[in-house]
Amino acid sequence: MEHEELIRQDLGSLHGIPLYKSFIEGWPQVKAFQARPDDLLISTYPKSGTTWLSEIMDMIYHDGDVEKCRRDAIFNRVPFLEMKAPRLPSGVEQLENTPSPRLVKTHLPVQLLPTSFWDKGCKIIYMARNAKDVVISYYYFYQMAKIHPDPGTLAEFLETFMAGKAAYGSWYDHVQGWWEKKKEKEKQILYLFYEDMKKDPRQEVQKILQFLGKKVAEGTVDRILHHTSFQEMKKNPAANYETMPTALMDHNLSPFLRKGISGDWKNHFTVAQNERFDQHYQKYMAGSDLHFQMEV
Ligand code: A3P
Ligand code: EST
Repeated sequence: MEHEELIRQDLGSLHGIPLYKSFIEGWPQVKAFQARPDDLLISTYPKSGTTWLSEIMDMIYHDGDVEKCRRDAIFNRVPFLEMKAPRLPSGVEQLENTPSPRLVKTHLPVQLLPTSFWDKGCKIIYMARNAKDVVISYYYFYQMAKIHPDPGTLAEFLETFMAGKAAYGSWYDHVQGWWEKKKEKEKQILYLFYEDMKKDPRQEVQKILQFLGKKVAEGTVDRILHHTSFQEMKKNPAANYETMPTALMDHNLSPFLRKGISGDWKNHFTVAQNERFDQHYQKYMAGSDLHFQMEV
């Protein structure tokens, strides 16, 4: 098989964070990455709306020009910083060949972000999504994106997730780590929520524009909202990951743009699983002023 070395491999560990072994091999280049002052970083825990936010940002950067945003697949328009796989250009290589101003995607926990982003004072947009929807979305993603180990049953995957053993480690540490960093770097980090974006995308896009110090016509905002709706993105080959080789991503098992709603966890958790998850959640989020909406 062509991509054998990437299929259903155990995760390795990068400074205590579970991660794909091929990404760990590329770590020295990521650590030494040279950010540019006008880079904009899109940071998320996996399955929190990264692709959605990426498409919105590319549309903003191209003044709502839909055709320009079809120029390439989203994973090439917004390179994935720590991505490394055999025979493919790495995220760092892609970024070196991208003209400024660049959009950069990462799932790294805050303590592992290459220091150059802080040194250069880059703007960062973090998007967080509630843990219950993330774990369900991640469960389907583990199935369809073949680089992941077999997730087992949902009951088993819930344990993996709660123990911080899924790729990129603990969701609890990730969302709180970036939340605490935002308090330090107020003007530089915009912290958004998937649930707010679902509820009132216009308001969230306005927040982004203000953060960027950018003014656009109201009609442009309308075009951005239309083009980045779930229905439009789902049928857009430049946004829906359909162009990835099936050996790496099998959309027949589950599409990358799966449901795009808040509260889907209610269709999956049993009452007992929900109680156990809540108990664990309260323990790990105790004392934090970070709060999530579990449905909208
Ligand atoms: P579901 O699996 O719950 O449907 P990421 O891009 O970080 O991997 O996140 C993927 C999740 O975001 C998926 O969630 C996907 O459907 C959802 N998503 C992608 N585009 C979206 C959009 N335009 N509106 C709402 N949800 C979107
Ligand atoms: C895609 C989106 C995302 O948010 C995370 C990941 C992690 C693993 C990636 C996959 C992806 C896209 C496809 C790959 C895969 C590693 C090898 C494969 O080529 C880049």
